[in-house]
Amino acid sequence: MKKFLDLGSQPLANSYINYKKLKNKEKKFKLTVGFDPKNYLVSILNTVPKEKMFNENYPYKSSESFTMRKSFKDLSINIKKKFKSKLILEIGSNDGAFIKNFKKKNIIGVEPCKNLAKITRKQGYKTFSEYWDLSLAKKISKKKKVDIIYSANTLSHIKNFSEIFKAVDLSLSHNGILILEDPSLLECIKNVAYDQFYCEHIYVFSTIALQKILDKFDLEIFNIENTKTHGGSNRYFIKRKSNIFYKKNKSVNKNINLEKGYGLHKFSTYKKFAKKVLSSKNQLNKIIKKISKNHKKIIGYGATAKSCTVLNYCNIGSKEIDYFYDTTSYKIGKFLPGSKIEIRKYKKLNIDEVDYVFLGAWNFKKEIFKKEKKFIKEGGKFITHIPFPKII
Ligand code: DWN
Repeated sequence: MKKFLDLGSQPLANSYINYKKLKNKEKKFKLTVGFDPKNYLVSILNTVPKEKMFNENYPYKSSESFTMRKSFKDLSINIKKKFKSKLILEIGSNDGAFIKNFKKKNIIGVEPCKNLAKITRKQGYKTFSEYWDLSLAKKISKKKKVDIIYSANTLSHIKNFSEIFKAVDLSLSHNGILILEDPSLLECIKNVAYDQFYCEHIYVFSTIALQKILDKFDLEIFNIENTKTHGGSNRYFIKRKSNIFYKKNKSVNKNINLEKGYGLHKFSTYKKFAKKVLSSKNQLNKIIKKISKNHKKIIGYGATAKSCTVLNYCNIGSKEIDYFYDTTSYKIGKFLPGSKIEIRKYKKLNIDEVDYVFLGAWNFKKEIFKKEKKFIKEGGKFITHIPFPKII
């Protein structure tokens, strides 16, 4: 693994701080990112035990944005149309944004974060509150194999993916398919979205890296959908190599060629990216300094896990950003890790209260701009660092 990026010392991205614990010392870890030239895999170099991140206090809920609810709903319509599946399993079902689009008897959720699993269980969906592994796969598929396994924004969080694919093989029916969806490395590199790297995102996958992993498990990608969610993601449709039911679609080679054309198989591409990241940090600091000098007020919008990387890497704190707005009940009243910026309950942006808004949830820019039309019309400005720091 060759290191190419150093994002400094970082707290756990989703460990929002209670007021009472604000003065306590936070645990930090070194956030560095590397590239393996043999298998093209890009990953963070120091990992944190999963139990420290994914437990009964997990704050993130997929259902919080309209964009994600719609994306899962659209996918569920397509699955019902294209595949005759009797039983679906979702690994990382979070608060049920995907599974709730199916009949309860047709879908099973797997969600190790107990607070989230509780939500879908309460709604009547069968949910296993365990980490996805061989013993769980055995338990689930004892009576009946699964026709579709879906997992969004989860594989990138699991260090030992070898166990994942063995468990998939055990539980998937002969002609069953696996659908994986994660942020695209190509979009991350193109957009200088260095905030896709934090403790939970152990990997940011490219097609060329994922195919190499799948090869070892006799699995292959037969279709790829490029989606706009989370700053540009890839939805991979995967089958057993022995399954001749599905033909390989043109999208697979198209994505591979785009990635190779951009140089995702070369270390030099990542070195260039690292230079752009440093320049992004300098530019963002310049913008914020200039605004602060003019005594204008900046707040943040969307206290994301990604914001943790940006704020801590760029040394931005409560002197620069007054507070963040967020809709997630668990985050409200707490403080962002490291930067210790307060998180307040969202209310519509008002030009009489705020001058500039840092887009923590830049991946929902379209949804947010639609919601804040009035603020924009009245001269309110946003600050984004994607693809390069600027005022909008
Ligand atoms: O992979 C992961 C992704 C899927 O979710 C996890 N490791 C953790 C989490 O990452 P994130 O926090 O960077 O995700 P989001 O989806 O960019 O977070 C959006 C945040 O912004 C949420 O806290 C909700 C909030 N929000 C808001 O307050 N108003 C979002 C929208 C759209 C809004 O209008």
